[in-house]
Amino acid sequence: SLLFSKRTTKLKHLIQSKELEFIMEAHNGLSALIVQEAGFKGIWASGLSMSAQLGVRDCNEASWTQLLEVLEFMAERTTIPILMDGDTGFGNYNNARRLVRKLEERGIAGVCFEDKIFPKRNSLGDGAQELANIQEFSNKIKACKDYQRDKDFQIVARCESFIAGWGLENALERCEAYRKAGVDAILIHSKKSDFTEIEQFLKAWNNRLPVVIVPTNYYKTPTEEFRKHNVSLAIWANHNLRACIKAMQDTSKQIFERQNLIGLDNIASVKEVFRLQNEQGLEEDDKKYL
Ligand code: SPV
Ligand code: MG
Repeated sequence: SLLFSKRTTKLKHLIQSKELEFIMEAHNGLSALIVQEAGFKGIWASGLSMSAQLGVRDCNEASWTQLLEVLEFMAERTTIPILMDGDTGFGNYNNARRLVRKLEERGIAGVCFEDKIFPKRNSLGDGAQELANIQEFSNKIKACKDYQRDKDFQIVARCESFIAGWGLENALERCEAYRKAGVDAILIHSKKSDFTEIEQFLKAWNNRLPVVIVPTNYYKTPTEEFRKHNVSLAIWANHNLRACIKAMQDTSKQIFERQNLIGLDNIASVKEVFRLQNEQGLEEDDKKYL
């Protein structure tokens, strides 16, 4: 059964299932485990969140090998599939396919590449966005699909036409080219606060391949709308990062101001920290091996 399948196969089923599925952002081993314990069937290794937790910008300031180390911890503490935000692939087709190989070696189930220029910029910012050449990006996808060893490893092509201000026709032309290049799914992104762009795309796209969305800015759209328009996978892309930023700011401020720890109630117990680290597992092994 699917319960015992490889993570790549699990991610493939999430993407291909007729149901609307959800994956949740994580950015290190701890948050990945928390996402799994909450009941999610998959994890979004967000580029924004992984870079932010390192304290750097989301424009490829963290190298791809530094991100691999983060991903390795995330994979170690979980059994559900992880979809890595692979940005533009950190170079040309050859850099992108080497990343695919290293992700496969570390148990990551898939990667999403976006059709922009290295170094990329976060899609929700105000700056201008430059798109990759369609042919070049399609060939990058094809090279990665040709290179992967596990046939179920998932490659998602992320189209940034709306983000860059190019509109529906450009989005459709690009996604059709990526489909022909052999990609497993399309991620169509929008930074509008309503669902209109995505809805137009979904109607015109007409289920040619599964579609992934990231409803960060249009979060007010009822989830039922996503279902109605046959969205395959919705990504809650950065909400654990934002939750812990707020919690850490409040906690640091309170302790700084009060110079004591009294009345601090919005924090986990040390016992809970130990549980998440699986201290008990080591204690049991100590009895066996020490
Ligand atoms: C991310 O989570 O890093 C994403 C989604 O790529 S967005 O921040 O909307 O670009
Ligand atoms: Mg990103």
